[in-house]
Amino acid sequence: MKKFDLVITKGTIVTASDIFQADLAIQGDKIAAIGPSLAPFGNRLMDAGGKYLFPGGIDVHTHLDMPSGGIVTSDDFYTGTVAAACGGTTTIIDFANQSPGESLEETVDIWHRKAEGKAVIDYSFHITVCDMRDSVFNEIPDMIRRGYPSFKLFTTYDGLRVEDGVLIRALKQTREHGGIVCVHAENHHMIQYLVKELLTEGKTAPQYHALSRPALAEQEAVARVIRLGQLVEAPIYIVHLSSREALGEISRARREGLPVMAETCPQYLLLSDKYYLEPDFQGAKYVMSPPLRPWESQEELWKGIAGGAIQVVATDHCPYNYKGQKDLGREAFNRIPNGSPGIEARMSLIYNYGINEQIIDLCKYVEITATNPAKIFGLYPQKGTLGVGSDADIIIFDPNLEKTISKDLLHERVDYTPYQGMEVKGYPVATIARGELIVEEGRFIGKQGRGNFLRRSHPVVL
Ligand code: DUC
Ligand code: ZN
Ligand code: ZN
Repeated sequence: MKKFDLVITKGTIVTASDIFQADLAIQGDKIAAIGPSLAPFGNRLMDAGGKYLFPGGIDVHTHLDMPSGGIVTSDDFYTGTVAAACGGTTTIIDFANQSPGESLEETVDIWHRKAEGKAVIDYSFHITVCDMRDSVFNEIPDMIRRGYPSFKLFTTYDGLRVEDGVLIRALKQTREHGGIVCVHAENHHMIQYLVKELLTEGKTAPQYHALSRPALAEQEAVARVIRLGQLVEAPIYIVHLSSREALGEISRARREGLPVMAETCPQYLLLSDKYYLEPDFQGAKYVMSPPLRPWESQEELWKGIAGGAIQVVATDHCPYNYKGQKDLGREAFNRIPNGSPGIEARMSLIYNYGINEQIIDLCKYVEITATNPAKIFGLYPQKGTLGVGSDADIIIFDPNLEKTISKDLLHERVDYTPYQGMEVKGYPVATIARGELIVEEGRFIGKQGRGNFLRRSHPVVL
């Protein structure tokens, strides 16, 4: 009998539905067998020593090599995916952002050129649409067929936002062709009004960023977008949900049976708006949109995850250096580039604060970090689970390994981490991507450019 390329022995296998002790065999880039006593059938053996085997993390919200307002996010597809891999993530979906005047075809071509030859893990693209002229609208069916079934639309930001009428048409067009619309939902006019008021009063420091984008603005836009979706019976995926107020709208819609899903991020689960008060303009490190919220929201978001109203924890990794980039907003909070890094620490942070704090169980952990992202965005069961025939994307995770998160620990190419000093228990010790060991003991040992583009199929509503 032909032997398996690699057998991982003595692991505790965790999927979204099961936890059991077994060996796991890999042939080529796929999982070939899972069962007891597979060691005699392996060409190579790797002893997991009782540690967990989780499906590789899937981060469906990243911004690598993204130009915006004259600057570019500091991680490219090499440095960003190395960091992801070191943190236990084996697949990302990045946002390919349309520039005005571009066709969607041109947009994805640009993003393919950024990723090809650089990405070290598998990747795919959502398409952010800001210019929905008729020819672009008519491209949507073809883009869905070609493996880009998800589109992001903004309700805020001059130059990016679309009107409700555009949203309605896009929701209908996307639904009819088996795709999904992801929405950045904040009320533009509330924000515009508040920014003007605050700046007029001379309130320019980072803390006013949070006041300029209150939870009310998120709640209103989330509620409105849900109802626009209801009108045309389209599914909705709300990105980076930050507040308990907006979560209330998601929960209500789901109780009504509407196909509404939501993603939150570690920053909204672990950090509060108090961080904006750090002295010497350090608060700029946390300037992101939506902003960090008071502690009560964190508690509610965790409950939303545990109860199923929130299906995904992604990162919105949008790294800008403090020096030279965040700096640009010293004179006014609305000029601070919006975004924070987080691609590397997600798997450990969510384990530590979710599992160790006993808010969620192991199956839920796998569900929100890998299985649900794969299902919602058309990658399941190739990705997002440990099953025979799935890609061998696996992390060996030591639940007892203690680390202190710091800029020096992480591989992200950015001069700070918002999680500096946080102590975690539970960290990946090996990352296997399509059957290849690419991270060992925190060291990336894979090859630049080994990541493949993933054509995705139709999204599933959870
Ligand atoms: N939205 C994102 O999804 N990322 C960065 C900034 C923003 O507004
Ligand atoms: Zn956004
Ligand atoms: Zn984002």
